[in-house]
Amino acid sequence: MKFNQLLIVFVVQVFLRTTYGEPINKKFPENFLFGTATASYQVEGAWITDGKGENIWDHFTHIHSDLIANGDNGDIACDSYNKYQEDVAMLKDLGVNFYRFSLSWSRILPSGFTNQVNQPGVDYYKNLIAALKENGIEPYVTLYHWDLPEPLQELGGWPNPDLADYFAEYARLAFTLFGDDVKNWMTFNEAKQTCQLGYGYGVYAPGVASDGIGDYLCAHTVLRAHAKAYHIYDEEFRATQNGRVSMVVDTDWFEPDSDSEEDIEAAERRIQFNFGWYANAIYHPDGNYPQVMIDRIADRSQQEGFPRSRLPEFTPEEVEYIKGTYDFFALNTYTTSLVKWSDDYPIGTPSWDADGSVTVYQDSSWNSSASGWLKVVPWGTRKLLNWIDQTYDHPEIVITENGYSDHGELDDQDRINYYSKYLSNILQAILEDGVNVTGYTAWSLMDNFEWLSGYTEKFGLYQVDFTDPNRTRTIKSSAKFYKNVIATKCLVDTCEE
Ligand code: GBH
Repeated sequence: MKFNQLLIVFVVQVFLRTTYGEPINKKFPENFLFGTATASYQVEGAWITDGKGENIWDHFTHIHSDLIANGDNGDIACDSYNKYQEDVAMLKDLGVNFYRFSLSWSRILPSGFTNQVNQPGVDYYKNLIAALKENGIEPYVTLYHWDLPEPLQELGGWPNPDLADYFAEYARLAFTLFGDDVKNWMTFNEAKQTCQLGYGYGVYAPGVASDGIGDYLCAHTVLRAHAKAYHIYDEEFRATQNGRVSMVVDTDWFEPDSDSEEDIEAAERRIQFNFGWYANAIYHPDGNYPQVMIDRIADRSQQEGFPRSRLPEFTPEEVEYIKGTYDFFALNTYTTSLVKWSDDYPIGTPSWDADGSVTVYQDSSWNSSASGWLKVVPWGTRKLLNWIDQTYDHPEIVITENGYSDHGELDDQDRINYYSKYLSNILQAILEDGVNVTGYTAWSLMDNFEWLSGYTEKFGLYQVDFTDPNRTRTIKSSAKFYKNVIATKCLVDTCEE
């Protein structure tokens, strides 16, 4: 190589190292909060114990075991229903400020309706919450992490608009039962996955394939349900309980494939279809669905021969009612994708992908994980945080999930690498870009039931032995790393004071 070629290689390497390499040696702000998360169906087990009712994931995994890796299910999972005290001991050892977990609706309300409350289910959560508080750990509670009571699915599930009221009644009950101790509520986890995978592509429970129709109807109900729960909190609980309520929205960062105007427009359209679909109505100062969705879906619906848009419309009153129903911006994010301009897909069978009409892929050189969709792209998260900051008017952001999958090794250096690089980029967004991120949640506290992947992809800071009836938990290297980050607020050996 010639000298100038060597020089270029050197400069590029220094650039890459400083931009994406070593974590920065600054401290997280004093009041920054660290936590970790799980979800009811993924950890609790005890699927039919003590009066719990059946939910759509119980039903789906039992009927369609062929669709889940190794035919597995969450019947026992991590057995956290029986082992929550051990879970709290792990959280205590990690030194987290908060633990994000979800309530199993069917454990509290076996039929889904509030006419019959299952006391052992209520006691389970009361005990868990009490144990957390005794150990100085704040409970962050999600009301719905994908496990709809089966009787509500029999009424059509989320595409049925009446579910908004049933959800609101369940939310009111949860605020009543637990709200003296729970100050941070999330209504829905990743409604996009509930709606698109559950009622659009039909690959997750309940397995309804209605792409470009059922997914939009579902989202419409979920957004109304969230807003009802938020207003109930506002009107009936906020004055006495003084907590916060939000909805968790998830997305990749979408990076334009090139700096052409077309690719930039395509990437923006993709994030609006993926994220704005849920975030805009709640978090954007104008509310409603993103205009690009309203316009494109109306246009394509008409060309397809529908009498009206497949995207339901909010009335002006509904737009106002849903707008601003948050107390912090709750974000789940794991990875990044690249977006290329595409000609509009031909008119034919309706679908969400055709409505967006862009080409999305990931760079094969990016580091991988045990999950096909999860590539390690730390800089993408910094860009996403900046985009949210600008698009939604500088909200307070809490990252409610972020994490990495492997095959379960105890000395999980790849997970440590993921966390340190992602946290470094998040810290840069805070310190260098002025984005108001106030909390971070590692997914997950322990290995658990990873939906269609069963127990083959592990996200835990603690290992769980699923072959052992005791479901023994063992600490991983990443837990020790995270514990140190929480204790020092620093990602390297010594941080600048
Ligand atoms: C989160 O979803 C969930 O909230 C959590 O329950 C889950 O355990 C965690 O991530 C890790 O996956 O099967 O190829 O169609 C993150 C977003 C959306 C990523 C669904 C995986 C399915 C890909 N997820 N997606 S595929």
